[in-house]
Amino acid sequence: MKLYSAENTCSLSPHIVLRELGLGFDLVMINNKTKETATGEDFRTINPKGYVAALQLDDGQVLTEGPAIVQFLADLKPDAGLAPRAGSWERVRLQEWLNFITSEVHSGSAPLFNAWLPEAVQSHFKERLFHRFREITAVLDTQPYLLNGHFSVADAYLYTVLRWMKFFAIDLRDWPAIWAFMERVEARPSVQAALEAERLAPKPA
Ligand SMILES: N[C@@H](CCC(=O)N[C@@H](CS)C(=O)NCC(=O)O)C(=O)O
Repeated sequence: MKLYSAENTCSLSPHIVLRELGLGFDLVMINNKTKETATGEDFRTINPKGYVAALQLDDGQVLTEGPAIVQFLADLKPDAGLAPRAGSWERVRLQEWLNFITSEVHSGSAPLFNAWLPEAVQSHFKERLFHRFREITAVLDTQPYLLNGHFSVADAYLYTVLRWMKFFAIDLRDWPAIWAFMERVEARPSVQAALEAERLAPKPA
C-alpha cells in the first residue's frame, strides 16, 4: 500500500492508523501547492480530486476520503479494535463521530487557513468551532477517548484536525479535557512515529 500525504494535513490521520495497525506501507509525501510527489509525479494522476489523503492499494485501486480510508484500514485488522465491528451499533456511533469531525471540525476550520479572511468572519467560524469544542469536552470530561476507554480511528482523526488550532491562534489549553486528550494521543508510539516521518513538530500548541 502507498499513502499519499502532505505536511500538516488530514492525511496524518490514516498515517497514524497505518502505524497503529503495524501494516506495511510506503509514505509518499506530496507538495500540496504544486501537487507534485517527492519523486516528481503529478499527484492528480493518482487522485484527480487533487487532495490528500489517498491510499493506493497493491492492486492499483485508489481510495480517498479520510473517514473511508481509516475504516477500511481498521477492518483489515479488526482484532486491533480501532473500529467496532461493521454492522454493529457501536460502528454507527464511530461513523457518527467521523462525520462530526469531518463536517464540523475539519471543514469547520478549513476557512481559517485563509489569512485574508476579515476578522468578523474569522470570529464567526471560531465561535462555531468553540461550540463544537464544548460538545467534545462534554464527552472527554468523562472518558479518555471518543468512543469509550479505547483509542479508535476517530481519535486519530480528531487529534489530527485539532493540531491545526495553533495556526489559528486558538489555545487548546483553554479546553482542559481536549488538551489532556491531545497529550494522551500524542504520547502514543504510532503518533510519535508518524510525526517524525512527516517531520512535524511534536507539540499541538
Ligand atoms: N473530503 C476530503 C477532504 C480532504 C482535504 O480537505 N484535504 C486537504 C488537506 S486536509 C487538501 O489536501 N487540500 C488541498 C486541495 O484541496 O487542493 C477528506 O475528508 O478526505
